[in-house]
Amino acid sequence: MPRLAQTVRVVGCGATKLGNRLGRSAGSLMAEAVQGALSSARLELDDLDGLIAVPSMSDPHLMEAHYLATKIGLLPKKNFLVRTIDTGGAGPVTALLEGRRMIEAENCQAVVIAAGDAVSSLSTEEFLRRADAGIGCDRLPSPAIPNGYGLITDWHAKTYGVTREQLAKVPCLMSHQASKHPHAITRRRYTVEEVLESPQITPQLNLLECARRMDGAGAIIVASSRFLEKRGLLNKGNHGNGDVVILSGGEASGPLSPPVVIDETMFSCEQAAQSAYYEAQVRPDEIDFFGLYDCFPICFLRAIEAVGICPKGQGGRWIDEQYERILADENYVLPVNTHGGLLSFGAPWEAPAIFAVIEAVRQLNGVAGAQQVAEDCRRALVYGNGGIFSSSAVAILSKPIQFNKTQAAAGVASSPKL
Ligand code: MLC
Repeated sequence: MPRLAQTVRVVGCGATKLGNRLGRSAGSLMAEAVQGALSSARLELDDLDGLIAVPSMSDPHLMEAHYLATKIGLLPKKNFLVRTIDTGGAGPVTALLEGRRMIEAENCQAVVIAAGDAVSSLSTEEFLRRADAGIGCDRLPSPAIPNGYGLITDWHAKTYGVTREQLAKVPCLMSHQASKHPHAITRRRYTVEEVLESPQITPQLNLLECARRMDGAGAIIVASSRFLEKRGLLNKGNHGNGDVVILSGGEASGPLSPPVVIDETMFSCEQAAQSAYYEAQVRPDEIDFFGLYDCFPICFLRAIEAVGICPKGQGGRWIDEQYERILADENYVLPVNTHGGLLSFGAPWEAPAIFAVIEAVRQLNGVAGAQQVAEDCRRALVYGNGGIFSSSAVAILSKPIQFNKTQAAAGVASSPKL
């Protein structure tokens, strides 16, 4: 494990309330989330020397990050780096890895990452006009994105035998998780019957199986350990519960959405996850929390197999088992998406993976209360997906790792649990 992995820390997280038709612009939501992240990190605006933003759909700007940085008073400023990242829903995880790179390679000391949107404030017609146009789609009926995922669902069912009921259990799992999270939009646990009876959106998907469009924003601050040490803040981030280390990351690309050919070659989460596992030198069974993209059940199914929660082709069976467990025990904590994911926490367009990162930080800091996945949550993996499987970004986060003198000299790290 490279020693460099210790140098970049997640030190602050902020989020607005999520809601329907909040009547605020995406920029104003992102600005509030940035302020929240700064106060959680005990830093000032002036401490930042980098900003990364993920573009919004409801209030788009050329160069979103420049717009946001100017709006909150960070630009114009000398020696300030600004980047807009567009890898669709993978954006917040790509941004996390880009923030790490800006610290390691561009000498930044503290970079804020912001993502947010106000898509529930758009009418259904306007939302679908923009969403359909966004994937330049003349081959799919509206709603184009759910229909695109629907075709992949068909392919997967034919190829691997996942059933309609197994897929419908995914929102049940996510609503079970969300019902216990203080900030999730979904407050009630769904049954599989309820999901199957909700309005049909495409031949393969019903309403409760679609990412729940929402207004809201999140922000994360990453900082160099040298800067934190200088400021007396090392290991004191995130409300005093300790920093979180970005251990590793991996990214991979699939075809432009919608894909012309649907087969195994179009998926990229496997490659992104493998790169992240390789860099961190950890195995899937050494991850205690997974924050996985679940815009539609098929995305969740692909993800659990890609990150190694269950073997390839066994995702449907794993979902059945988990469903049985939540039926048997209302307090069961599934170590995946303890916030409820896109399906049940809420999904402000390309921003929702930022909530998976924030949840990972909460778990690693041991402050998830009844939803804590393990008393000592050692590592967390987060995955973001862009477009219709067009982009994958995976990051592995951990608590800071202890070095003994010999290991430090050899550049090798160990955690007490390894
Ligand atoms: C919607 N509702 C839900 C829900 N989804 N309730 C529970 N769980 C869910 N998953 C509720 C809403 O809150 C609302 O309640 C009511 O159902 C109607 O929802 P709506 O969204 O206002 O309906 P409508 O405008 O008719 O649109 C339905 C839809 C749309 C399915 C066409 O929601 C949609 O397109 N969703 C998918 C969004 C999407 O494509 N995201 C990107 C995924 S791809 P109430 O009480 O207010 O009436 C991705 C990758 C990337 O993530 O790169 O972006």
